[in-house]
Amino acid sequence: MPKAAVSHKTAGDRNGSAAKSTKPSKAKADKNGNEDFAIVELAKAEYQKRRKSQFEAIKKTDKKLLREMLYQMVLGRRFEEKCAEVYRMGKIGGFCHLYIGQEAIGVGSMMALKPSDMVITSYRDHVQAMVKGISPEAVMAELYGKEGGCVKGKGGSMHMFSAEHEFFGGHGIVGGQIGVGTGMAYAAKYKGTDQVTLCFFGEAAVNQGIFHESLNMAQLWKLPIIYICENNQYGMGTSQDRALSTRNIAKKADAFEMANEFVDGMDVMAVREATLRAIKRAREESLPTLLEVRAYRYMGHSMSDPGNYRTREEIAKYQERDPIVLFKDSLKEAKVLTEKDFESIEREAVEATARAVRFADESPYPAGDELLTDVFA
Ligand SMILES: Cc1ncc(C[n+]2csc(CCOP(=O)(O)OP(=O)(O)O)c2C)c(N)n1
Ligand SMILES: [Mg+2]
Repeated sequence: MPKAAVSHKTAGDRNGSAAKSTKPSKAKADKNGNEDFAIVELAKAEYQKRRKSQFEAIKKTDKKLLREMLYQMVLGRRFEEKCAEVYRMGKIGGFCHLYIGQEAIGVGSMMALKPSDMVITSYRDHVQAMVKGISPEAVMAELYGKEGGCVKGKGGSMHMFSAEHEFFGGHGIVGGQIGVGTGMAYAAKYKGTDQVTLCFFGEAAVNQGIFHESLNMAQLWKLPIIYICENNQYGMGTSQDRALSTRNIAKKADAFEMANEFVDGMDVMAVREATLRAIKRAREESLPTLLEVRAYRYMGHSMSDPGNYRTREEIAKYQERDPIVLFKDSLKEAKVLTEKDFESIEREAVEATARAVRFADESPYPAGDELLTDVFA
């Protein structure tokens, strides 16, 4: 996030001067009483509020599930740190978008689903694929372009997929998955299954026409879908302040009379609770929801991003309220897990990652005669 928020008047500045633009004198609520989260202090205050509610949510959640949630977050982090390492060694080719900093969103929302529920997302898909049950081995081998990958090495980083796990990609066209996800929810309703669809996309996708067209249809046709806008505050090198006329993405759903909520994406329990409310609405009333979940991307947009559009200080500020550290501290405070438990979670995640790398290293490349099978162009 830039040092200063951009006021409505300066949001159209195309000269990259967002960080220097006029600072509103103090944080204000708008006419509808919605807080403007553009200002870091307000986001921090929201975080403190969430910090307390996280503790309350922990107390009413099954301990085994809490442990598994922390494990999945730690696994996601360690796995992707390893991805960056082996990418630099040349073992992974092509694009590679990491999820580091956003783990609470995927874990908090997806672990509230039933296994039969469906998920679709963008190219930033490694962690979501693992949380949905695709093995770390199959995800790493896919990243390597190897035969043991979840789509036999033909999808790579951006196209994780497994029909068996109800995980429908991994999409490279910004916003493309919003239309496909809406169709998946329509199919579930048409067929009378009780499946809920979770459709993830970034905040930059909200400016695409397909977002508005899909939300209109979902509300009109009462589809069992949850749209999760993962607001990591940047679309490639463009701050949301330079691309969005409003900071209040959740409220865009009001235009379609759709239920919506803003959620602190650094708080895994807040994400879980909001998703549970949306799941109930989808499953019991067949109604859609838009959740705007605000987090921060620690790494570059992809592995080839030099990152010269933001400062180190800005990144450090968000790392101070890291979602994994926050959850760990809360679990300790609630006496759900001990320091020893945390150590074994770390160890398990490191070992699972090492197994995945070994598997990917040893897996062969697809055979030449596989070149045109399962490929559509
Ligand atoms: C239709 C389309 N336009 C442009 C691009 C190039 N592009 C790839 S990622 C990206 C930014 C998307 O940002 P956001 O939706 O916020 O997701 P994030 O990468 O932050 O997760 C852009 C513009 C694309 N892939 N598809
Ligand atoms: Mg983004």
